[in-house]
Amino acid sequence: MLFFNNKCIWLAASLLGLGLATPALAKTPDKQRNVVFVLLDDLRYDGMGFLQEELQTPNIDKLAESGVYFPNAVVTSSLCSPSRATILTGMTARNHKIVDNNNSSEEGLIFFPEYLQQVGYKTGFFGKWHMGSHSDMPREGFDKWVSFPGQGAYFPSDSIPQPLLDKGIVNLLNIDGQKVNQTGYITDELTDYALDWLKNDVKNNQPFFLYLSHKAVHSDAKPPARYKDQYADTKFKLPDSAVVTEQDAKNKPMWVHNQRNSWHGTDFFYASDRTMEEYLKQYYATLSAVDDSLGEIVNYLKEKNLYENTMIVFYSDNGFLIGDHGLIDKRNAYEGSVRVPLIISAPGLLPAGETNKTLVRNLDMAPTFLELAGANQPEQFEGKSFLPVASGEVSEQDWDEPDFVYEYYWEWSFPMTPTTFAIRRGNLKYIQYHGVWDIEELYDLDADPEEMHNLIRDPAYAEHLLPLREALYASLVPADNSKPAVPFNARLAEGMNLRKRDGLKEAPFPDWWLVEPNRKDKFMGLFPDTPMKIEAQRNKEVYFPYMENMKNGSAH
Ligand SMILES: [Ca+2]
Repeated sequence: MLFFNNKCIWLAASLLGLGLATPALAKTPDKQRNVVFVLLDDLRYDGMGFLQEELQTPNIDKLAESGVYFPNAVVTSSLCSPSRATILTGMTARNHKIVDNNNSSEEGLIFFPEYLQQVGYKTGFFGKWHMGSHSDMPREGFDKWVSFPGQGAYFPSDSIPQPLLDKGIVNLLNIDGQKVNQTGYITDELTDYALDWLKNDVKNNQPFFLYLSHKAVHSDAKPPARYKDQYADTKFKLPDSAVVTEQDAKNKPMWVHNQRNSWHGTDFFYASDRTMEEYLKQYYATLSAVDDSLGEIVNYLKEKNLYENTMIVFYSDNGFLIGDHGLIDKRNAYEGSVRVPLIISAPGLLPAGETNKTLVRNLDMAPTFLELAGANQPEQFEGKSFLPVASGEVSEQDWDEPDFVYEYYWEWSFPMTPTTFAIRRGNLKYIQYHGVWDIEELYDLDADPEEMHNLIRDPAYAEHLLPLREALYASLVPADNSKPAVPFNARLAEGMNLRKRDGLKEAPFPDWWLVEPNRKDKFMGLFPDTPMKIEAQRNKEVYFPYMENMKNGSAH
């Protein structure tokens, strides 16, 4: 929330209790490579021009031409905070414990840039942090810090009510602990701060790690003025499963069917009457500013003769469903949610213009960066560096691909997606849900990449079910051998699901959930309950959290 008066203090001291990795051994390369890590928010796996002819992303396409494209890049949790925490800590959600977007503690976590500092890197963080506490204060591991609380804002005036705008109050950035006004369009402004840092603070031969963490293209995606009408006449294609057939509805869990008419479903898209086709025009126009940003950074690196010694990584914290199975956004274990775009260029180290089909997880990012930098892998890392298979040192066929284990923990703010556990081994993906009365799923992704045919009751696949359930449960045990984050025992069967054919049908949803689209109070379910909010609800008035601040006489 933009107006919370957040006085959280980053407890750096809590990190002291954990052992840091020993300094790097002889593996440090002659000249450590710089890294530009461009992290997007909610960019779909195929949201790049070289994969969709309607899209204009010249700089992203050029990056793919000069580097490696990974079509099987996935995230182990498809939600902002848990995935960002996995990227930063090299740990899964069950171990880093940032299990949802709701202000989990970062206590005891070590972010990988700290290890890079230990082997001589200069590190800078620019953009959206959005994990752990809502604090926007600088975190350990970064020499430079430009961030904002929570989701941030596309424009300085976004979500600021008129009475505050009249007083000159706009959204703020946190620069090395100091609050300053946001002055421009966020993607451009973050890029400017990042380039200023490269120009002014990164000296001569010191290797750097630039962590450019865009707000784009998260909902509600807002493009800058220069791209407002970029796709006005474009018709974006939705996945085939956006039209939910009788068959699809039958072999999918009930929660999927029910979610279709919800905030995260195609029938009631963010509680509005917009269509996904319309939304994608804004979404991809918002991506264009990121494409500009990438171009500017590459130009700068080339100008300064840094390009040849820099790895550039283009990535997203999670995927984005655009109607797949009638769903939008992310969170679930379907392909559109767990797959993310990934391109890596590193001249002289990685091949140019290649596609590498290795399955790589967000969990593998930190190990890869540390290997590149010549730093040792700390004990708590759970993934493995994919540098050997990316560079071709190990062939894709010979690469020992780990299981892809997926975890998503139900959060009250968006209650329509249940706690989800899944495992992908080879071509099979098995999904189970916790705490809801529903079916399991099994897909053969080679034969059925769109996940249209749930094989959970198919005798031909029955032999795979038990090993997958077992492997999934074994994988979910936390590193300290305690019970899973949600305490539960292994699933051994479908459970007692029988109902009388002609008996009572499922219950309807409550009347007060049934509303018209575009209501002014549509966010109220997300705002914490306060006496003022409860009073407003009783009076059928619209409430926003900033009204608390106005009442208390403070704006921020
Ligand atoms: Ca995200």
